[in-house]
Amino acid sequence: MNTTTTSSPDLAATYREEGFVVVRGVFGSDVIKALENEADRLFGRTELIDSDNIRCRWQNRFDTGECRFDCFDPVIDIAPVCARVARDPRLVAIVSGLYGEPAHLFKDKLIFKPAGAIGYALHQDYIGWKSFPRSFLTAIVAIDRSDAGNGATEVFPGYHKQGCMTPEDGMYHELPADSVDATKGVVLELEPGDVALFGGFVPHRSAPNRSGQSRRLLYLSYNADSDGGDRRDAHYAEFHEWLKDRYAEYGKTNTFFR
Ligand SMILES: O=C(O)CCC(=O)C(=O)O
Repeated sequence: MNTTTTSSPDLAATYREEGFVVVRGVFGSDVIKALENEADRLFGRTELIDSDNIRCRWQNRFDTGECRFDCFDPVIDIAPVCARVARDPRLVAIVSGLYGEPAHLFKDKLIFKPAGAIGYALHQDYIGWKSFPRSFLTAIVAIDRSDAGNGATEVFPGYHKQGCMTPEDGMYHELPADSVDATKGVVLELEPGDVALFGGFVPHRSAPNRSGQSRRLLYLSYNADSDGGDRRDAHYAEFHEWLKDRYAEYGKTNTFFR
C-alpha cells in the first residue's frame, strides 16, 4: 500500500498525469477548529437526520451491519463555515490553477464516517448524465486526520486517462475490484488543514473506519468555467429528482429535502 507524499512545483502537470494532488496545510488551526465545532453541531441536528431526507446518506457498520447516518449532501446551505471554506480564495485559486481557468463550486458534502462505518466500494465520481461536467474535480478538506486505520480515501493514479470505466447510462455503477491494480492504490493520508484534489474519473474507494472516532472530511467538488459555468443549483435540482426516483424503486415514496 502506498501513501501520499505528493509535493510538486507543477501541481497542474502532476494532476494531469496522476489524476490527483495533495496540498499540505492549506487551512490553519483556526479554520479547522471552526469546522470541527460546526461538524459537531451538525451531527446533533437530529431533526434533519431522517431516512426520508434526501440530504442524508447512510452506511452500514462493518462489524454489526447496523445502518447509520454518514453524510450531509449538500451541506453549505446549513453550515456557514463550510460555505466559507468552499469559496475560500486560496482553495479556489488551487482548483483554478489545476484547470487553467476559473472554477465553480458544483457540489458539497460533509462525510462524518463515524466509528465502524464500512467505507465506499471502488467507483468513479463521474456519472453519465448529459449535464455532468467532465471537468468534475473534488477537493477533500481534512477536518480530522485521515489514514488507513480510519478509512482514508484511496485513489488509483493514472486510470483517469481511460475516462468513464462503466456504462454511461445515467446510473451509478461501482467498478469491479479487478478493474485496477490494487497494489497501485494511494491512501490519502491527510492532517487537519491538508487538501487532496482528485478528478471525477479517478477510481477511488475507502476502507472501514476501524478507529474509535469519526473521520470527518469536507468534500467540495468543482467544474471548470468552460464546462458549463455555475451549475450548482441546476445540479442539485437534477440530483434530487434522480435520487427520488432511485428511492421510489425501493418503494420509498415519502422522501423530502430539508
Ligand atoms: O469518505 C470516504 O470514505 C469516501 C467517499 C467517497 O468515495 C465519495 O464520496 O465519493
